[in-house]
Amino acid sequence: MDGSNVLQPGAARDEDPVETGEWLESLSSVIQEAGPARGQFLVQQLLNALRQIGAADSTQQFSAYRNTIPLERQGAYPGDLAIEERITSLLRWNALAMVMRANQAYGDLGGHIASYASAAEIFEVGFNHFFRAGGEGAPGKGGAPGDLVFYQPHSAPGVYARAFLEGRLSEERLTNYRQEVGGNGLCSYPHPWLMPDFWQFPTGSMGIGPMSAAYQARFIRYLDHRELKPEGGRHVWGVFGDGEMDEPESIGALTMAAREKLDNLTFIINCNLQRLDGPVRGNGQIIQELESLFSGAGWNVIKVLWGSEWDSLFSRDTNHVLLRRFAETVDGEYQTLGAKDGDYNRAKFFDREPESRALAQTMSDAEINALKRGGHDFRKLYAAFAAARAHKGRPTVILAKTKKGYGMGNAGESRMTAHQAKKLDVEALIEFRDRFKLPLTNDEVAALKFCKPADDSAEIAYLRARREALGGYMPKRVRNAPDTVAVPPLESYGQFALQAGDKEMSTTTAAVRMLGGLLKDKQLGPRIVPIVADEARTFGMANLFRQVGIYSSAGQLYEPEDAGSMLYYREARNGQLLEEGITEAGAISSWVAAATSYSAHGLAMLPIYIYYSMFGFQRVGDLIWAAADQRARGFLLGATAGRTTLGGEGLQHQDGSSHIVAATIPNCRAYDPAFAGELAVIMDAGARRMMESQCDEFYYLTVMNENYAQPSIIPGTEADILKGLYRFGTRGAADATKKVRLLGAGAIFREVIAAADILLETFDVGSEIFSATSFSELAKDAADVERGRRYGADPAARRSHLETCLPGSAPVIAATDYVRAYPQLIAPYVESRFVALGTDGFGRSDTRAALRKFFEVDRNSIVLAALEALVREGAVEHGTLVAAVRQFGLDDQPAAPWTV
Ligand SMILES: Cc1ncc(C[n+]2csc(CCOP(=O)(O)OP(=O)(O)O)c2C)c(N)n1
Repeated sequence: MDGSNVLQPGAARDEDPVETGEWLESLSSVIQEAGPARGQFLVQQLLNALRQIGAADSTQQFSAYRNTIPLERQGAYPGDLAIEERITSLLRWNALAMVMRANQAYGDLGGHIASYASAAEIFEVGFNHFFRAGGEGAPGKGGAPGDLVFYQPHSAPGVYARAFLEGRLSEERLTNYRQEVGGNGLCSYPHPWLMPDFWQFPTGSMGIGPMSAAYQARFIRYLDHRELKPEGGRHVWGVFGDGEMDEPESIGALTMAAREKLDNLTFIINCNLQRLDGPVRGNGQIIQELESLFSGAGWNVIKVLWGSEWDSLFSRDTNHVLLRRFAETVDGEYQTLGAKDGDYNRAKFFDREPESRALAQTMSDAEINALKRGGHDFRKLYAAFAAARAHKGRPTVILAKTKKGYGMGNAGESRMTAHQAKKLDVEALIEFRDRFKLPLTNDEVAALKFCKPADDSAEIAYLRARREALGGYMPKRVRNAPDTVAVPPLESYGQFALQAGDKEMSTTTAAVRMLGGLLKDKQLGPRIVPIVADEARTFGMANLFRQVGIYSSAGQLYEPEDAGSMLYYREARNGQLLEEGITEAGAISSWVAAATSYSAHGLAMLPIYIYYSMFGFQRVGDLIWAAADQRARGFLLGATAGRTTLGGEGLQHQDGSSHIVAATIPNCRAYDPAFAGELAVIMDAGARRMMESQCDEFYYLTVMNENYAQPSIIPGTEADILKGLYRFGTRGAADATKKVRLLGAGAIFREVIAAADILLETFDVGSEIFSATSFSELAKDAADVERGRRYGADPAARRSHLETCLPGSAPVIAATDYVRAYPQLIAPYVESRFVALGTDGFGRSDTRAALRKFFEVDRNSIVLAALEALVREGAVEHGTLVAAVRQFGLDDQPAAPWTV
């Protein structure tokens, strides 16, 4: 060893190389005699001593720019290298041909070549040696548990290419890459919704994969610790991009994974040093940055930087000149070196220093050109994967240095534009063919012929045998859990809500009480996963701490401060409640893991995540979109919902839009119930559809913290509650000449009822009052009916629920605690004049009454809206409206809330 600093340029110079040499020599001999662990121990002691005297420098959290696993510890390669290389070449070609053919034929379908080209060896080491599939049948039904693999999304063409060789995808489907409309196509990225038997995890939105993978690994532990499903050695592998690691979600769960000691989790980061536009860290070194990030978070880090061709160079480099040169080279330069040939690399890399020049002197330019990066070397990768799987007590990240567009030659290899490259000219294709020794004629190359060896060829036999040894083909998704779970009768846990008899409570309290009841059910209870992000006390759930315990893999290592109280903070290894701390992204990722457990683990679970509604669709909307793609089943409870019920919390807490976003998600059923009884009916039906009928849908229910009298459910309204609208009552005579229909939802429904009373008593206007539990469900149904008629259906054959409830010309006034766009979802389907009142604008703190007046969703505003609609009809004098404005003291009306 030598004392020169090999880590970073500009580091302190060695003032006493002789002394340094002595220290390093001692370390070397200790390692030789007592092994690396003893060496690490001694260095750790020295570091501790430095820290104790306050002289430690904590800035350098990375090691030299070389492979973490030295050649001596690499071990033998268990596979047939030659055949694996041939298979990889075929995969590279077919992936490339698939993207090019789609673009040649259809012009603008997109697709990526360069990312898979850089990741092919990583995937192949995984597929041939590590990724274990679930056994025959669904997991849980005799089938052995399988590993979970998250694939870098734009490497999908390579995964399809493999499934083609395996005989799982036909040539026709490859030809239909990215043409999914009409069926039989292949989707751009992993989408369980669109390829439900193939892809398990949607990763197309960068950052979601890494975070989901970490929470999946934790959920495997949770199931194991709760004795619901043994971990069984299953592993979570995630292949991600180095650019992708810039996403906050990518790194958002790193400390959780380390804290939870998730040694069942491995990230493989494909460090091709590039993202879409250019280098990830042109002026720095992304690999070193990631090493310090991951090791700082507590991960085991394995760097795979240099291929076997470098081994002899390193053995001759006794003074570590190469490490110094590596440290001095920034990623922008590595990219240029990667794009150029051996001649250039000699001049710009080796010849920079006499010592490195001497090292490369005996090598030809071709040999320099053939020096590979570690991420393209099966042997180096295998050693890293094996070490990752064997590592205990911490998750592992493998930082694999690769070249973007590997093999694409001048058309793409390490080129700035590689990511967007969708085609190669014939000359480049022929070069590609020659480089990878593909059995194709020039004409076949030009025609982009897919290349598949015969079924009895050595390649196909090898590939099949490897997958057989690992339990079967992957990726593979299971559609349903083998067993359904019975939901107890609603009366057994929701009677208090159905027959509330005007008892005062909030809908949040009702939801939590029903949850408590469900948890006691012998069948469904254990399958429920209550989830909070540090708001259990806010929602009155502290009783669950005691009832089911808070999940903690470590149990409880301390006596809680409140140990003597009834509701003490009880953490337990078999605890059921997931208390995620202040991470809505983490909590929703846990929810997704539980909500898709029916497929990933063959065990249907029912997660119920309750949170501040404002920090749901708005804050983690993309994760919810991915959950929808992943066919999640579960409840999301948006609590403290609406813009005016949260009173004093103000602008950033008050949600007026979540129902709009929820309405855009096809398999999300969203409700804004006003009363506990309505909520009970919806929860019961939802639980049955998800757990008993295994429908791939999830429920978003908004619940409020406002206490008010809860009426008993009106018999016979259950079906209409689920459809989104039911008649709650009437005011005045049925044949009144002045008549309106008043619709209200959630927190504002009581204002609607009060408005109906004022209208009758003061203005002699009759009304029908409807509770609108879901404008989005109503709109979906009405749109469907309208579409049917557009295709010629008989209008008498099927009426929408809206047509049934709201026939004729009486004006409809709808008011909610959400922006007007929410009730307006139904406007096109209502025959009569439709007026929407809502809470557009910024929330603010004040009393509920003041806020409702401010946003013009209070009873008086509803009355004015009804009168104005009747003035238009000619049923009410304009003077009556003006008088009402004066009577309510609203004649000096300030600017509309949405304009300020
Ligand atoms: C949230 C999100 N933002 C942007 C994109 C578009 N996008 C797709 S791939 C890509 C570059 C990925 O770079 P990297 O992670 O380094 O992977 P590489 O392709 O280089 O292997 C981008 C920006 C996306 N898919 N998701």
